[in-house]
Amino acid sequence: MSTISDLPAVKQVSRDPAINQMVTLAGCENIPTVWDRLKSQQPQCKFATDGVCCRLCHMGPCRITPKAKYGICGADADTIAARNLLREIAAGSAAHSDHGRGLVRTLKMVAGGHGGDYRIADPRRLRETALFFGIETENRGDLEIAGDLADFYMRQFGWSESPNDTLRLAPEKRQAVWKKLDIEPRGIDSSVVELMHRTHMGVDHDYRHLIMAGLKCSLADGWVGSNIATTVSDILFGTPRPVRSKVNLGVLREDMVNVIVHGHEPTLSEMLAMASQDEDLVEYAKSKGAAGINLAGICCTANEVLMRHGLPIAGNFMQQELAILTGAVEVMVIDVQCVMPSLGQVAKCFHTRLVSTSEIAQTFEAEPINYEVEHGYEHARRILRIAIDNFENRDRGRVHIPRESMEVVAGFSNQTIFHMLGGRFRSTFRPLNDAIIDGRIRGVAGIVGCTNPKMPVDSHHVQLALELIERNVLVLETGCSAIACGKAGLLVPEASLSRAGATLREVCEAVGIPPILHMGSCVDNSRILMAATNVLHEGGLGQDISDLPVAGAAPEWMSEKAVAIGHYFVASGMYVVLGHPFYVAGSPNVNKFLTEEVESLTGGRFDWEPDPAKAADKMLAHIEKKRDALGINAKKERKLFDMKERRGIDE
Ligand code: NFS
Ligand code: SF4
Repeated sequence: MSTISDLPAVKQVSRDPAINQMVTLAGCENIPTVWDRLKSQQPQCKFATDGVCCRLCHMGPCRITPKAKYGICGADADTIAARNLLREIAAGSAAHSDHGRGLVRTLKMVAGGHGGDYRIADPRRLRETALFFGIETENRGDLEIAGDLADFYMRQFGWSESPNDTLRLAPEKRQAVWKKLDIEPRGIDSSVVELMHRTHMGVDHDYRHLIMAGLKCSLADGWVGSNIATTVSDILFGTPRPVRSKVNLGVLREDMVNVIVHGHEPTLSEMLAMASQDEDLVEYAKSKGAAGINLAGICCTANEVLMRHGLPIAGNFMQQELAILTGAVEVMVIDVQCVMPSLGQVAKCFHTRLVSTSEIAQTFEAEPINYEVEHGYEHARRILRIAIDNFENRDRGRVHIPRESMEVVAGFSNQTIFHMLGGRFRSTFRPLNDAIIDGRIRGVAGIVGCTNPKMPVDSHHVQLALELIERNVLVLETGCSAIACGKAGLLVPEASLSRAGATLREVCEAVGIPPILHMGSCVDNSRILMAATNVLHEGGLGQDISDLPVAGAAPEWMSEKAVAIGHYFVASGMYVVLGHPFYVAGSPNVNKFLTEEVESLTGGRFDWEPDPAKAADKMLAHIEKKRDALGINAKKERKLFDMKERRGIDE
């Protein structure tokens, strides 16, 4: 085997040497990757980029030009751009929420005794959640409560006359804003259907009216579908706690059977995690000449199993093809979302077998295993056997595993943050609120979302996070952004604290947290909404999310899910900076509504900023504006010497 680090990295597509080396190798081997296909797609269609092409009916397709200001039906650029945007929100919300529904079905099966090897891993989280939603918990067993909670959650998907029940998780003032604007979603499914209906030819044409409907649907994603996915995952698989692991392609092992889980649903990967420890399977692997079974993740499945089991992460979205290119992957297990259809073509060049496990997702060259909850463990064992049997087919001369692998600490659920901030004796967000009030922490930023071949991969995530912690802003991360920062070494407290501003560092050291907290997968952006809510409940920082000195960013986003996420943050009152705009440039009105006017309605708005340093400036300016409005900047000097206020930190 040659070590990939010995190869020159000719192609520079990322700040990550492991990516550059593997892309160079792909070039030498003539195996096309996402970067080659990006090149072959140039120039990309300007009408689509501007959001002014419409193919919603068969009088069209139509596109808006200086000469043709209207589509055949009379739709203008504003209507067309807004309708296209809404369809993205609908798709993104559907993806997160369908994932949530799958978990609720599993919870229901466990409650009914048909859950195979699945268990209620966190009964406390189950009981707290049930209690919050008015489900009787006293003198009842976990399974009985779980059954009721599953039924309750299932009801949140369909139509109801009243606003969705889970919106009650939000701060009261925020709920009132939604009511006033008439954007309280009903069921998740009905919200998605409503968007599809409104954007059908000849229905809703007023771009403002359309975008408000988009915000409504996005709330059914963030506060409902994604929240359900996160909560049920915690109940079934355990609420994450701080855990150490490693990230980047270097986690793949030359001497072991490598199995990669890629996609989003954590259900099967939980069983794979368990089965990979099975002694008889480990023995079987040894009988084939391997030292054992190495399970690693890509994309959000990776984040799920990292957060709960400390399993290593092989990479983020941009590394899925590159993982196979190492020549060391026996099986890649794929389910839904962010799985490139190209994987089959790359896998064909190696011994790697693709196994698809979702009944709704087929990829070329992938062998389907229709995964059933009841037989989850058996399916997991079967997949691992396929991998072990495939180990001998590995062409050792073509194995190139990059050296890069970095330590990370992940697992910062709200429950963990409560616990760590509160210290040994109580659970509270108080020390965080106090540090924000007295200015040692200026505010909190969420950096989330994908990586994208259109920009230097990972670079903007890393630079933005560094700019913010240097300026004493606490950073919350999820999704591929968290993986990018992990690879850069920013998720180990020892390394990241030395890069943080002095006062942020002081607070983090006192409570024992890094300045960048990995909060999980993309559905776990619901944890960021709940963190904001917890800060408000703690008191002293206003009444509504729009009062808080917080901001969000997705510097390298690419998916429709990211479009939905951006909208639910804005609908929840946050300022959100995206590294590149939605497809709306062809409609100055839609653009203006999203980046300016909407603020007077929801208190949040979008901004587009490709330069991470400038994005940090903008986020900080917003944070300081909110601090001024709260009056906490004026109080800063006094607070610094107020020992009573500081006691929360000193404990
Ligand atoms: Ni999020 Fe997760 Fe990554 Fe983007 Fe895809 S994996 S759900 S969509 S690419 S962050
Ligand atoms: Fe053209 Fe209108 Fe049909 Fe769209 S809906 S394709 S703008 S005629």
